[in-house]
Amino acid sequence: MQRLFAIAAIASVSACLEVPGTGKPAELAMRDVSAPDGASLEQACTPSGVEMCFDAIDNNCNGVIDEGCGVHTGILQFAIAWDAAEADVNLEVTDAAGEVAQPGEATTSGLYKDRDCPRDGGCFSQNVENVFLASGEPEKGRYRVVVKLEKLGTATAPVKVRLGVRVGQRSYASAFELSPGDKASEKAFEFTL
Ligand SMILES: [Ca+2]
Ligand SMILES: [Ca+2]
Repeated sequence: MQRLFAIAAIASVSACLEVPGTGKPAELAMRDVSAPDGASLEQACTPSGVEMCFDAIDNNCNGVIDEGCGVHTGILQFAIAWDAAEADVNLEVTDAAGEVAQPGEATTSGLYKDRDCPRDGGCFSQNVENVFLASGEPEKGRYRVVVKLEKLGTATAPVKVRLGVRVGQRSYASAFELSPGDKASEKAFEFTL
């Protein structure tokens, strides 16, 4: 009788560092962030449980804002949410080429706007505006994000607004108030990718 000993050298360590959804490591980061007086754009994320819809907050700190809520996301995402349903707050994202993302039409760099509340009609008092990059690589350069109180309507000022920004696998957040008036009605952020 002869025994054969097969030595199987299984030493295949799977060193997969791929970022889900992108197929490669994403090292996108914001640089030279400029925030308006009284607001900041912070990367700090405190996990507060499961993802909540329509709050523009990455509640579970997985780098994606309002996932599973019917809003689109991408490697770039900008979202605002506000509670005063009667107020009209606008999110204007200008890409590195100077184009503003509009509902129904992508910029040349691929930024779409998929919610425009409360005008959309499908908002049901869950007022969110959302801009995202559907595919491809984000264009490098300077981006400008303006959040503007367009109409107060019957809402009471100030209107509390939350802004969430996703860049790669990181999410950033800001919270501030808007009131009617030249300076108080608008917050402008800028950053470089
Ligand atoms: Ca999330
Ligand atoms: Ca959320």
